[in-house]
Amino acid sequence: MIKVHHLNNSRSQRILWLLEELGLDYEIIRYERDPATRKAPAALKAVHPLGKSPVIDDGEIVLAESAAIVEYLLDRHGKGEWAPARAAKTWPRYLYWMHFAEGSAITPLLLRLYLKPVGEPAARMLAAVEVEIKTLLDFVEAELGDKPFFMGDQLTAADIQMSFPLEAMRLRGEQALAYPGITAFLARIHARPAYQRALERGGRYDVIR
Ligand SMILES: N[C@@H](CCC(=O)N[C@@H](CS)C(=O)NCC(=O)O)C(=O)O
Repeated sequence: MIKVHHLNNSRSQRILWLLEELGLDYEIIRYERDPATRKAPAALKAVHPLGKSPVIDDGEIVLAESAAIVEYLLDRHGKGEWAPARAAKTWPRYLYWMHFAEGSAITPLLLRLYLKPVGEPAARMLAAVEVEIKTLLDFVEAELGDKPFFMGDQLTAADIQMSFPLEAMRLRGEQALAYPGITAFLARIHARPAYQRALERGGRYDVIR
């Protein structure tokens, strides 16, 4: 059975969601963040040298990195249903969003996370990061438009990859109103029974509260 090394409040929630959508059996091995530093416990380093989550162990291999895990699981269990065919004209767009999530969307969010506690000395850099985040959100909003999902009517793994950075943006109140496409996308995925089951199994996931 697939084991998921799952850190609370983290990207590995995405993997639980995919496993639920695929209807696979899996076991969760839980790790709790240090409440002060938010870092993963050292025990995760015994699973993978970087000590980050998600990591899966399916008996044959131990694999880290969300997008790699998603692709691996789809290759073995996806039945061709979670991505356009490689020969399809739409495949490059799918590929783009699969990589955009960790390659571009997360970067300014991490910068904000690290710069905020610095306070005044980092104020100018933080302002630049906020501009970057707005540019990114405007772009995603325009790309989503009124489509239900990133690839149109059908949920694909690109939506699963994009869920975490968009959740981590924590759009609330006026900001949520300014991005109706993203807000509706998040509401749509959060309403899915598989997403709900993954939440129940994964435990507390503050980014969507
Ligand atoms: N690009 C990697 C990022 C992995 C990552 O940074 N995971 C975070 C959880 S959201 C983590 O384990 N943080 C704890 C730590 O750095 O100690 C992926 O998508 O899997």
